[in-house]
Amino acid sequence: MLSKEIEIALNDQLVIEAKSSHIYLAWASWAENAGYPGIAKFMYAHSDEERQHMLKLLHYINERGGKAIVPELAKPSVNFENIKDLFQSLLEHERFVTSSINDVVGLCLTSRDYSTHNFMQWYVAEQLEEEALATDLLDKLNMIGNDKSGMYLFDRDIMSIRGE
Ligand code: OFO
Repeated sequence: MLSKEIEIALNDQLVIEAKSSHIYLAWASWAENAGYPGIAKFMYAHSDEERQHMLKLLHYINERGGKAIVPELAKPSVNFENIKDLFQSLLEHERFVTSSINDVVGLCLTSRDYSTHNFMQWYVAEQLEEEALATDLLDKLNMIGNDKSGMYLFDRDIMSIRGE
């Protein structure tokens, strides 16, 4: 049975995963309208993944005797100057998620909830991968600069990173 404190922390994390899915969906749509089908596909797939992360928490909370709460979501802000700006926002958002996951992990340890600590390790590993990928993509964009053919290739190559 989850303690009330852990149940609240997991529900808070559930909100963050749901928001992430919602944000990336808005960003995907932005990229689609801006004429970047590859980046749009990447973001749509990322949005789907975040929804899975949210569901994983939802099931865990309910299975451990807590009550998962499905949150209301605000309209995400979509205000990008360019593609680099979009990926900078992605990296910053993922860093924010990592720090929130680390807080949950820390709380699991102080509360001696080792099962939830174990469950959260999947998220720790996932964040490591996501931050590394966002950093890598941003490095590529820095290299490309304002080169239009470089951007064309970036959009083409990113198609194969996520999704089918
Ligand atoms: Fe939920 O994986 Fe990143 O944010």
